[in-house]
Amino acid sequence: MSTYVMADLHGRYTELQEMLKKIDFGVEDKLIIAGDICDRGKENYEMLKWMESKPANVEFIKGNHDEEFIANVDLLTIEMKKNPSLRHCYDKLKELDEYFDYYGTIGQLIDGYGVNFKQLSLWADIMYEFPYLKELQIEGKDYIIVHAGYMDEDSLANSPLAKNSSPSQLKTMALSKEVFYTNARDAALMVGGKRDTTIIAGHTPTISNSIFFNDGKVFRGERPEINSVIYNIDCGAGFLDKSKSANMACIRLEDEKVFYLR
Ligand SMILES: [Mn+2]
Repeated sequence: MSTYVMADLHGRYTELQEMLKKIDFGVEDKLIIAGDICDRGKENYEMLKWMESKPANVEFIKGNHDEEFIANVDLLTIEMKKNPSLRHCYDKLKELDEYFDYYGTIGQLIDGYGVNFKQLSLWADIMYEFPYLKELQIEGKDYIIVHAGYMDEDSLANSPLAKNSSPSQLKTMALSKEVFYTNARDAALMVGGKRDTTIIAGHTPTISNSIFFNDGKVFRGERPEINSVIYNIDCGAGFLDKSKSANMACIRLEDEKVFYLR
């Protein structure tokens, strides 16, 4: 039995299935999806149907794109109370706010797949229940699986940032934990982490210009002050058709071996 983690699937359903074949994913194994199942890729419908089917041995963690999906459906819910036409409400929201359904996923679901409001609401309700993180122990090692990054008072207080911040400033920063879990970028390594724990996160593709750049390979960083290791496993699956170095990765926690799609 093995425990695998993937993140940032971004509508790449076919590639996800290829990866499951590659790792020979079986009934005894467990897979944790660390957020962002939709947007960017074309197979959002297939991905959402897969999520809805509650695949055995698969757990989902909340990412910022999952939160955006929920927020978009919330907006539609409000509009639908005034006018029951999904098409009308969608177009109205799109006209009011260019960031509504920014990636066009909901539009694609409605136009290309005839998805109705009930179906959208059901998917949003399922995503709403995703936890922000999962803590687990494998072979005596502590892990936290989270979409973008993990931080706590200890990881902040022992960061270089703490030298220039008062205790009350640090306390205020620690209040925005949920935002950090789903949206942290470079801060995930600079002030994030957890003492004596390995963090597995995604969110910032390792093909983009950031602290995590690793040319489409998994990035591994350390916070020695708190004995924390941070993996970024988002190798840019959302950009598979745009970037040659983009990849899809899957890490097996028992030996921290990484599998790549290509
Ligand atoms: Mn993300």
